[in-house]
Amino acid sequence: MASERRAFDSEEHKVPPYALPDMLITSDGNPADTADVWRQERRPEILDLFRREVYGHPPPSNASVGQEVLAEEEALGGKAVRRQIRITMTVGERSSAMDCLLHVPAAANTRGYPLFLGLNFCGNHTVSSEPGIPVTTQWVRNMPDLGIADHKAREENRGAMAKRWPLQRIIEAGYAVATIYCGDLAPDDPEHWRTGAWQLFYGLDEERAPEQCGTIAVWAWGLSRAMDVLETDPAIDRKRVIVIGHSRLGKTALWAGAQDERFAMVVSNNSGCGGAAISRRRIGETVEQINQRFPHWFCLNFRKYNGREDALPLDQHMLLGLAAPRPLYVASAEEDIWADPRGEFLSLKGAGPVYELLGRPGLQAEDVPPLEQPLLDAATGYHVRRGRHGITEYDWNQYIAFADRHLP
Ligand code: GTR
Repeated sequence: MASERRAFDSEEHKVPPYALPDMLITSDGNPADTADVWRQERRPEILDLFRREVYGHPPPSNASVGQEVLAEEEALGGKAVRRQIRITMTVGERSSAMDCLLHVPAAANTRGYPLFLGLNFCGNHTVSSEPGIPVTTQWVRNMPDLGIADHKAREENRGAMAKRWPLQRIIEAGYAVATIYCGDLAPDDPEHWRTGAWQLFYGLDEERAPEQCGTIAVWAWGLSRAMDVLETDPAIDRKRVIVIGHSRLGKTALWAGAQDERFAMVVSNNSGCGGAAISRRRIGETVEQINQRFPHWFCLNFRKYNGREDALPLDQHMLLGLAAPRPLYVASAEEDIWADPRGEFLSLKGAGPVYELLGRPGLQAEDVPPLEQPLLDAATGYHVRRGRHGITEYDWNQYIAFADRHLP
């Protein structure tokens, strides 16, 4: 696997002409022009297309899910209660576990708090600098910036990702926040990814069938298993659970939100290719590049479209349409050309007709709005922030403002 990004085209005038598949025409060529036809026919069809051609079929749903509270203590100077919950998925004799780090505002609330739920890249201990969150013992990606070179997380990495998770701000805004290390479900590596939840269902050395899941599907499945547990928690308002993710985990949040309508709102932060961005634009990261660099993320069928994006029976605006009519927020960063900010915006715009059909107007803006002028009014929110690929407090502030407005 090439570890370097290949040179890419960031010039808009080089986007080839393309036509997006019509989300509101069924595979038989009939219009899906009522909410009923959308729900009964076209939506399931599109879900199936993404399963077959992009992410793979999710693991079966026959795992039993258990939980054990490992620790419950005061956090963030008394503003939050922090709970660490081990969630165990069991199929027959096999089981696999993931540790959920949950912060809930400390003040009593009988209705339960709305919750942001998302996976993290390097372990729960990197999300907060407070002690008491164990360093993950799972395989982690090497990250030179964090001094991780041997796939082992360390005490020194505690809080290294805290900027991506402004817990204090989220809690003060009246939201609970839960995160799980994605590697608990599937290590992010082409050699090791099968050592997680995959093994519950399939053999470790089993070759994947063309439509079988890759890591994004396993991660998304894990988010739903976390939801199984969190929706029973009296501290959480199960009707207001927001699934969120950055980059590869933003692709995951979109896919989880598409399949599991218990998620009341969906947030994609800089998710790019295979996430929010239109594949047919072939600008920034392309289908071929992503399949080559990350052969474990998508199903094998997705490789059929390497360099052949026009042959795809779908495009990513249809993934966004699967969130409808729930509030959906897509965010880009100005310098994140690799994720194709304009492609993310156009994709969200392309999901508009489904929102309209279901009675919730989509984006009104014709073009990408000016920097840091978020569009928060419609059920589909969008902003492009200054700076690079990442998730910042600015981004979170918009997600909170959008949730305040659309999930009252
Ligand atoms: C990049 C990848 C993107 C995006 C990003 C990330 O290397 O090309 O698709 O997912 O990683 O997850 O940070």
